[in-house]
Amino acid sequence: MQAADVWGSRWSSTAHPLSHRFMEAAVEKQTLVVLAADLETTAELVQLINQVGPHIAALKTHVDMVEDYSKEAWRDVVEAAHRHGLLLFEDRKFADIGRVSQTQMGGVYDIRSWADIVTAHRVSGPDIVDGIAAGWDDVQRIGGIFLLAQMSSRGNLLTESYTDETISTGASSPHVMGYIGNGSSPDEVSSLREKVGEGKMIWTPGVNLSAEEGILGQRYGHPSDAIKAGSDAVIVGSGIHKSDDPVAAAKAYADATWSALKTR
Ligand code: S5P
Repeated sequence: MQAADVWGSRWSSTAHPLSHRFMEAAVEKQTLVVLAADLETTAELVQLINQVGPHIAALKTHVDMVEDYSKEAWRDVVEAAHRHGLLLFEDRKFADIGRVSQTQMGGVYDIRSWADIVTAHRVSGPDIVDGIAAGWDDVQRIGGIFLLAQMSSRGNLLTESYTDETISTGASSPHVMGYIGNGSSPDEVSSLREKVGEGKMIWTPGVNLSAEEGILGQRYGHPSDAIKAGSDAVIVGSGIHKSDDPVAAAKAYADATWSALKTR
């Protein structure tokens, strides 16, 4: 199966090379799942990656939630991800001015040296995108940015006009791979897709196969609905890492998203 055939206009309209890498991995493994590996030790992270690696297309981390972080221990996480052909997506949600964001790409965690993708809020202004890109430039690497255009959490302040500004920043930057959308609401996802057009990715958290209310304000929708509404990947955390059988869970999310993509 060729990625270009499966993804159609998304493949042909997308410019960012990492988007193509993602789409290829998704087709190879037949999954549109990005694992939100929200675990607190590097050993647990490595174990989970090795378990579910065959059923996921990228790995999303929160490096600052890891209790035993060290450069050496983190290298094990990165190597495990690479063994499974996963892009490394650090969900840093940068939000400061451009110059500070550039510096924060380095620092203790040195995100610029291992992350292929990061998230950023648009709140401080459009220059955050160039700041982050300059961070990768400092280590002669190229990465991709996802701007938060919507959020899955209840009561968030990302209004319709904020979403529009975010899309217009992303549209004018080659560094922006796409947007985070609200996977708990198919209506919001399809409205976002309409505004974004074909040329950028939309990845959606707020997805769970048992779509009950999450804790602390998280909201959930069904993975197939998010994909059919125009999302290109579902970001799944608890649905996999809190499951009694993470491998079976990852496979179930993979199957749901893959068949939804084929009917889209
Ligand atoms: O609006 C958002 C944006 C993000 S990136 N809502 C989210 O939940 N996320 C992230 O997705 C969040 O940081 C977490 O890592 C993941 C959702 O986890 P789950 O356990 O609720 O599936």
